[in-house]
Amino acid sequence: MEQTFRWFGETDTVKLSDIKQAGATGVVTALHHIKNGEIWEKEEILKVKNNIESSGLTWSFIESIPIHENIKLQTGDYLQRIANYKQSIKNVAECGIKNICYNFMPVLDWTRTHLYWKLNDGSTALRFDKVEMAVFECFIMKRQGIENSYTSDIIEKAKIRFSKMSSEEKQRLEDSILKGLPGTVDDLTIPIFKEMIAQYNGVSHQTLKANLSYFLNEVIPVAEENGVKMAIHPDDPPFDIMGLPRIIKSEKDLDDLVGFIDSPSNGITFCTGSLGANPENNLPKMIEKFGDKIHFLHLRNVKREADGSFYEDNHLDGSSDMYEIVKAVVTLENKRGVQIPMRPDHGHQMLNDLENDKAYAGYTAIGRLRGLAELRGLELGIKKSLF
Ligand code: DNO
Repeated sequence: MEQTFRWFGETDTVKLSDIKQAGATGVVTALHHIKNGEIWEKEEILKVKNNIESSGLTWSFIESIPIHENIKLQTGDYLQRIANYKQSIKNVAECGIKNICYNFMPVLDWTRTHLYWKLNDGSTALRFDKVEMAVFECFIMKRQGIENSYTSDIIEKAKIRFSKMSSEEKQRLEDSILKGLPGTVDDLTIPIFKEMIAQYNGVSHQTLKANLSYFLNEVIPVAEENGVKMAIHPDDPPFDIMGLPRIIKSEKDLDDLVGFIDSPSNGITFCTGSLGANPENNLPKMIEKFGDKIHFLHLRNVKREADGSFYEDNHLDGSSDMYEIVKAVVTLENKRGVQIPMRPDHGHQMLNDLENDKAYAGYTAIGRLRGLAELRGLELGIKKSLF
């Protein structure tokens, strides 16, 4: 695997020099200052690329060039936004960057209810708690129709949980969902958020998939012509939230995705954390199956709970068997004769990370360094025993 680390640019408290010391060779980043839907100009791309390269690292993957909501909804100026996207693909290719991650999640990108959930060893982890999500939907944003989204048991538990929450806890929950996560849309307020969700009234899974297919049939030929690989990130969590359709959650969804347009440029970011939160996904089997469609790896491990909640465990613990996953990857790479870019996805806030309150949740230096070191050791052991 090509070892990479995500970097959020100059404002990131984790520096390129830290990434170098972590032993990664590649950087995963985006032009975070460019507004969603605008063209990525070459001048801006080259500034970031030169900065990365002057630190002795390579810009391995763009994560992400985000997709404008109008494209997902096929409304307003979506044709112009698609044209902009094509231009951005051409521009990054001309600057020598050939890998783009993106997602097609409506309104929200990845979502958690806790950003600093205390673990027994004193470190903190990201957590998605089903009951707290129901608290947010039922009692904080007061969404209509939640009885179609949650069982009466969860709604009952949410009622009790809400009645016991302090106002700080309610604020923490709201902020975790609307403001907390790096690499996502801008910070949101409840009224804006409600308006954005309302745009999806009547948009079914089928419609959203058709819109994704349309988008891919437009941009993938441009990517292919320019030698660029596009890699969709699965939905996180891998189920509907807020009544919004989520369409990349399972093996079947990925089958559909690769079927939308047959091209080496139409591929997948295989995120073992997102896909691993769905107990029906057999990850090693899916790695074997999707083979050369897998352009990018996000390795992390979630611990699933019975009601659909989960938290992010150590990279080698959790509900997915990381040994079998890395073995499947190593076998695939050997067959393809390539090294797939991999980043240790998320990490616990631990040791000195705990002092750094400006670091992005999930993206602190030491927690991810631990993940990378464990994965690197696992890969080495597997390789030595196989070949
Ligand atoms: C979470 C990330 C996501 C991901 C985007 C890709 O850690 O993996 O923010 O970057 O969904 O478009």
